[in-house]
Formats: sequence, structure tokens, C-alpha cells
Amino acid sequence: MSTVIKGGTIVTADLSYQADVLIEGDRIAAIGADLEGDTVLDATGAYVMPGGIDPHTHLEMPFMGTYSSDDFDSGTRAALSGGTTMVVDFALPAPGESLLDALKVWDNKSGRAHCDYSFHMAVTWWGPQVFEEMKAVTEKGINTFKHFMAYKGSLMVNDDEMFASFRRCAELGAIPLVHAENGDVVAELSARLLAEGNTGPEAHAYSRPAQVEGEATNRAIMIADMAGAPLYVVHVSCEDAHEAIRRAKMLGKRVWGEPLIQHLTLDESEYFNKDWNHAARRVMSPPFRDKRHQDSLWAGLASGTLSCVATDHCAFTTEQKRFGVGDFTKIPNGTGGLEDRMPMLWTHGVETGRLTPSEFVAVTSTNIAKILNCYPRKGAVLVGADADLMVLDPKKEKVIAAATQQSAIDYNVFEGQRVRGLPRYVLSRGRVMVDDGELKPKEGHGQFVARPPAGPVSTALSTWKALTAPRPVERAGIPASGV
Ligand code: DUC
Ligand code: ZN
Ligand code: ZN
Ligand code: ZN
Repeated sequence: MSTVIKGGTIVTADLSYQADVLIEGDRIAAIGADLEGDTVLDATGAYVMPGGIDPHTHLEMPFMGTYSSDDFDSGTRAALSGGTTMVVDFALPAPGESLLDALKVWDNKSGRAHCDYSFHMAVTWWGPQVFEEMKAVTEKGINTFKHFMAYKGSLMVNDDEMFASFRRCAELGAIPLVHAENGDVVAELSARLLAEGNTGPEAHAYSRPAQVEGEATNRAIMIADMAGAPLYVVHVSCEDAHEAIRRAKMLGKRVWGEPLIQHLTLDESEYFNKDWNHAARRVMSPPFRDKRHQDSLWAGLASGTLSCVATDHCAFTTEQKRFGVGDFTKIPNGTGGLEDRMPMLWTHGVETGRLTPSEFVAVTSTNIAKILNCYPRKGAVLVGADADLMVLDPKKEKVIAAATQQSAIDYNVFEGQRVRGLPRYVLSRGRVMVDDGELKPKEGHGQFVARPPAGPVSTALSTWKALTAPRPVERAGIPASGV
């Protein structure tokens, strides 16, 4: 059985050109003119691009006393219907829990996936067991370790733990990820706001100003530099964090930043909506910011100082959000977006001229595959690559509505937005999952994508070398002890 996508314009992160794509089994078999196949998908007037990769999701995650409401079934259906063909979810050991045990839990849950997936591993505590298990985790094809600098008292790791873990990452050729917010300051501000009677969702935004993110981003970059590790900063939401990343990049450090589609398109005014439910449904960390920060994020995507667009998809129902009535710190943090990331970015990015179609492909797919080390199996339209493809129709449009979404929650933070650039076809390893706009899911079709360490980390410009080099006294033949 072969399939040919005919008559479209192929768009990659590098270039656009007219060609047909022939798929045999789960791979791309040929790219060229006048190809023939058993099944023909008409891509006339449309763009053929690598399926989206969402590098940041939380499906069925235990968090803040509940579980996020999209699992690998509804979550990956949502992904596919929006043109995303791979998700990278976070295996989350509770503090004290074995990393390998957590991985088994995530392995089980992901059996329902409709599209391919991979995992990051969260480091939520530190000790000899974690040090040992990190190696075993990389051997299972996971080369990314996430650190929460916020959520004091639960998931947060301190600087000494982060430094030790980053050094371990460097040794293993793995990449540390950070959720960069100063958890101590957030805890202080939250307690003070509550004591002053500020209990509503808008206080969530006051408790996490841009400075807490800027400070933590700077700190993580410096710690990574001292550890000789690269760094991937998730959900960069503000100029303060972006500035730190820009500066690090200019100094030759391997630091990547990931803004979310929510921060690019929604702003802090959402928290001042008089409807408590409306505001609480948009509570996530970091919170939405003002236009100045949004402009900075868009500029970062265009200039390349920010690399990937994700969702941090972590969906809670209104009923779950209402756990926080009377105390904003109990509103489960998280919003959805998996289904909407690609059309929202196309509409607000490409249609406005902020991004070119190739930049769109880069930040939704190719850059992510390269950084996370699954390129060119994923993120590419190349012979031999997995046939994870989207045929994007720039004229096809809809109005986003919870009533018609795949996600299991009862609202959508983008409700009412008119978007264009919807998928005409989506293929996951050769199987047509969206057929002429209609989702044809297949539970269990998704496979784990191994992403082993890419090899020794380049520490070219890192201060780690200087820190570990012989000291002046040792070079002079005097023992370091001075004796
Ligand atoms: N932020 C959220 O809003 N939800 C999940 C975890 C996170 O860091
Ligand atoms: Zn986070
Ligand atoms: Zn509303
Ligand atoms: Zn997250």
C-alpha cells in the first residue's frame, strides 16, 4: 500500500518547492514530480510540511491534588486534529520516587496514544539513586531532564540539587530543562497576597511577576554554564527571561528558549475578567503577560533567539479549577492548547507576516526535532524520514469552540478565535489520521520515539573548563593545599 500526496508545495525549515511525496509503509519513499501511488491525497493549493511536534505536554499528570484531564487518548486526538504528530510528555516521579518506576507509569499511560510520543524525565529530588538512574533513563532513549525552580514544597529543586543534576546531564550528554521561576519569591508573594485578602485568580498573576522568571532564567543559565551543560528553558513568557537567553546565546552558550502559543496570543487582561471561571481557567505558570512581553516573544521567534513553540498542555476542567475558590494558590495551574497551537501560530504568526512559512515549520517541528535529537526521523520532509506529515490548507478556517474540540475539558482558552491554516490531511507514520479535514483516530497507533544523548556535549565556551582546569598554584608545582 502506497500513498502519494500530489500537487502541493512542500515547505521545510529551509525552503519551499513544488513536488509530490510518495509514502510506502511508515516512511517517505520518494519526493519528486509525477509520482504515483495506490491512494492519492490532493494537496493542490496547500502546503505539505512535517507534522508538528509539541515538546511540552502534561497528559494525565498528578498535579496540585488532581490529575490533568486530557490523557494520551484525548490529548493525542487533539494533537492530530490540529496537525501535531508527536508530543513529548513529562514523566514525573514524586519526590523520593524512583525515576524508572515513574517511567513505567508513563509507559503504561502512553499505550493509548494515537500519535508518536517521547518523554522528558523530571528531576524532582536529588540523591545517589537519582544520580544512578539518570544513566539508565538515557539508555532508554530519554536525553532531557526537567527541573522545577518553582512549586516550593513539592516539585521544586534547590540550586545545589540543580547544579548536581546539570553536571550529571553534562556527563551523560543529556540536556537539562528548567521551569524558571523563583519558587521562594513566589511562595512569599503568594502568602502575602492571601494575607491581604487577595484570593482571586488575578492574584495568581501578581504572585509571579516577570522578575521571578527573569531571575530564575539567569540563575539557571549561570548554573548550566558552571556545570558545562547546555540548557533548554521551557515556557519563556517574558522579555526578562528572553533577554537572559539572548545574552547567553550572544556569548556562545547553547541555550534554547520555548515560548508557548498561549503567551504569544493571550494577555494578562484575561485575569481581570469579572467571571471567576473565565479567569481561573487561564491560570497557568508562568501567567499571561502584557503586550510588551508578547512583542518580545514574537521578535525572538523571528530572529532565532527563541527556538520552539509549545503548549505546556495541562488541561483542567472548570470543576477542577474551582478547587481554588477563595484561595488562588489552589487553582490547578495549567491550560490546554494542543489542538490549537498550529492554526493559532499560522493565523497570528504567518498570516500577520511575523513569521515566514519556513520559520513556522522550524519553530513547530524541525528545531524541536533537532534539539531533542530525533531529527531527521521526525521534523523533516526527506526520503527515509517517518511519514509524519501535515497538508495545511491556508484557506481552511474555523472558529475555535470547546463544543467541537477533542480535548476532554469543558472550555477552550481560545474560544471564539477565528483561525486559518487547518489541516486537510495529517499522516502519522504513513497512516492518514485527518482525512479531508475529518479526524480518523486509531488508539494505540502511537509509538515511543527514542531520543538518546547526541554524544559529548560541547563545552566550547563554558566556564566549566576553566573551573576544572589546574589552578595557578598547581601549575606552579605547589600542591593546592599550600603545604
Ligand atoms: N505550569 C502549569 O501551568 N501547569 C503545569 C506545570 C507548569 O509548570
Ligand atoms: Zn512549567
Ligand atoms: Zn469568559
Ligand atoms: Zn509544563
